[in-house]
Amino acid sequence: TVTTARQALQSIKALGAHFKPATMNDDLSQHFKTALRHELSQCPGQPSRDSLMRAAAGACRELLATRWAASQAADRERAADARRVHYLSMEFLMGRALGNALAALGLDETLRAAFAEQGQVLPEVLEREPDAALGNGGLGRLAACFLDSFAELGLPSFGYGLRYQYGMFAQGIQNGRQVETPDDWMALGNAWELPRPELRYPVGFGGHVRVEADGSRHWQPAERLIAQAYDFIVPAHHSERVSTLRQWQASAAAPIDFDAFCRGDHAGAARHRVAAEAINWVLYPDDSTEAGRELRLKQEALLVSASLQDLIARHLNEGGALHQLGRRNAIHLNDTHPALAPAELMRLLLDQHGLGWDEAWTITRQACSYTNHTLMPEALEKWPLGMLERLLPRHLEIIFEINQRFLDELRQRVPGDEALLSRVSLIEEEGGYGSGGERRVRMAHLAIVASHRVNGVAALHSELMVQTIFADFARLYPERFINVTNGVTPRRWLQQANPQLAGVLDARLGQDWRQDLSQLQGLRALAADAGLGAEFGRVKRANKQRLAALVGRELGLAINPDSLFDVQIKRIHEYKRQLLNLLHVIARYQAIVAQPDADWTPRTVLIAGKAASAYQMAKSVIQLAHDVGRVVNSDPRVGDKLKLVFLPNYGVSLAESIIPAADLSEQISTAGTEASGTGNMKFAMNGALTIGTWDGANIEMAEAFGTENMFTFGLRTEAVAQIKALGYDPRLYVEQNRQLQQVIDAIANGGFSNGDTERYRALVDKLLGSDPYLLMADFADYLATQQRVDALYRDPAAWNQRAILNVAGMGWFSTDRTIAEYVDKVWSASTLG
Ligand code: T68
Repeated sequence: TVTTARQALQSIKALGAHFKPATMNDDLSQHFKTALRHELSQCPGQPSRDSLMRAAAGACRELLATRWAASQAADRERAADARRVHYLSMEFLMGRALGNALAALGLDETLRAAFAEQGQVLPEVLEREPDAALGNGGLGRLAACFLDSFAELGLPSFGYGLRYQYGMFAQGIQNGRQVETPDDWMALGNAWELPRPELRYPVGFGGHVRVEADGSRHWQPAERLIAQAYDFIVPAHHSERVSTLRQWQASAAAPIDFDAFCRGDHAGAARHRVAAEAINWVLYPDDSTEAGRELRLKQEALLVSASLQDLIARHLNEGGALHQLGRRNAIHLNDTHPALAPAELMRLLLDQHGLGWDEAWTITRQACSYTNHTLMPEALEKWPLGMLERLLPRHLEIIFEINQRFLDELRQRVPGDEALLSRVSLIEEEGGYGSGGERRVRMAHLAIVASHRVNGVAALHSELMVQTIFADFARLYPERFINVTNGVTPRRWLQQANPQLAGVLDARLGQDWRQDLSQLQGLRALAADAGLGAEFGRVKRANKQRLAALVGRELGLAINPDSLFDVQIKRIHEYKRQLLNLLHVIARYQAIVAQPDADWTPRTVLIAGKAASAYQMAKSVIQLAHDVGRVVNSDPRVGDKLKLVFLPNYGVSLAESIIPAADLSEQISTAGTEASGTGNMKFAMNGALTIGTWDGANIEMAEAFGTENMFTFGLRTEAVAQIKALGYDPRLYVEQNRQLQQVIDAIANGGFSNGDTERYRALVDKLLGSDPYLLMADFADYLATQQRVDALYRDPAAWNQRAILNVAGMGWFSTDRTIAEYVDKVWSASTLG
């Protein structure tokens, strides 16, 4: 009998009702005192904030370890009928953990008092914790929000990732340009991780495949590593459940070459070790070089192999039979980065556990599911055959076999359609079949063929996914493709980031919105309540004041908390159109200079985000932001009417400070390009209004709280496609719009680069030449819409009313809802019985 994850979730939620909130003040104080004694034995005297932070984290970790054991025991007992979810992701963008742990354990006040005894205040101690920035952007942060909801919902689960020594690079700014430095986040240790020395699995690379007399095949890797587990525990806020992020660390199977060492060749003796540990060195911010790509492939293989061996070992330990593996275990692929998983699972089942192909394949497809996060063809992973052959020869054989069986089945179903076969094949040949071009494995095709469900991350994205990049597959297997719209965790993004707004919600709605965010809809009836509007205004003003102080501290720049805070924070990418934002700033600047005495609505434009280190156009946008900021911010004719601020080193913690202080959220990607967005949700939840295109989850947000409560503008997806099909000419838009002409001229003529006409030549040429993201076409509507924003901002009561309606409509965008949908539609489902 197969009990679904959905039923399991329901019974677990019922069980959750019996969990008591934490009553462990004494335990915590005890652990904290012991940990602090250890800290002080190193540096006697008054403890530093760092010591207090580490002692507190260590104390929480001890409490969480107890909860972990209980959660695991409960899951083990239910193993036969509660399917476990294994969420494989190369990225988990966790941010800080201490504030969240204290809130979850209900122990903030205990520690506040303990710190006070040492003459320190809680927020300043919390700020000493470095962000765990083990992700690039939305995809990694989504995975972190999912772990929070896994714990909150009590879902039997493991998140699986890599233990990166260096996370997302730290962004510095020198002379207005981005400079990258390593993010040495574990320099002072990591108080949160629990090493699991007993959980070690072999992982191989290279070598060859040996064919036995009986025809069975065995891989003889040339390089052998050991993957060891380190656990990071994520607490629920309303039960004693926890979820686990298990991160893998590679080391050499044979630590040093002792002969070489004795010869005095120390570098040679350590070569294996260095090569093995290099796999964990850095999170990839891009993969522009060949050597870089090879290391990335090794990272992906390490994640997949160690995680699946761990899963199988657990399943067998719990008494599960191999044939039940797919029914009892879900394996989720967060994008294609872990898409070697089906090949590795097949290898383990065939070569190590002796199953036949058909049985192994049934198990694989029962277990696997895949989320796509982008439609951009250039972002779809494809691994060269040569590289796979060299590093993972057995996996490549298996991929060939999967492909052959898949194509054979298609030949039966759709005879004579060779073009279809070459489009859907797992193997791509550059320049078309038979052309002799480089052959590569299309990882997305492997993920689709091996999965029982494939989902996009917002309604529009899921629709476009089946109409464009996966159209052939969607025709072949329509039941496989679904949508699961993203969400965010309200614990971090509302309760923790915005305690004052949380207080207002508590007073009006009670406290249950933390667990059931749909309760926010209770605000709808109160939207016209002038008292509530004023409370929203006061909270926003206080948050803006704090952000203004931060900007003053970090950049030495004074910004006015009474100006409209207009915010765009996200990775810098052409499709996200930070450049369109800058064009608006320049246009506004020119208009202010032309008419300084007009009735301007003061505005502070804040931008933050990192550019991939090899992405020149994105780096140029960062430089332009600094150049424009320098000119605008120092022009005495402008004063408070306009400021442009670029906040360096954007990350989770900075987002927690910025988002609650935003009046206006910029979500201005070209329609059809942003898969979902999740920052958009965080802003709206915190009472910012959105200026946005009809793209990604903006659409569902507008529908949830009323299109009239969002400032939408710009061409929609169909119009974008139409214009492109007709032959888009950006110059026509520039010629017809004097304001746009002046903006472009100012950039091109060196107006922001001290007369240097070279600096932005490539950028301007692209805008006037191809403008693939249609900035020129959307410019006029964007500016007109910004004027509507100004007008509404001048009426605080009307503005606050809309802010309330925004928050009221955001109840659906919790990852608790997202995860419930995954459980229902993906992890409980198996078309294979
Ligand atoms: C984002 N993708 C989407 N990718 O852009 C965003 N890519 O619309 C969506 O809301 C979010 O995923 C969550 O679904 C990413 O963040 C990456 O970070 C990435 C990293 C490595 C390789 C490719």
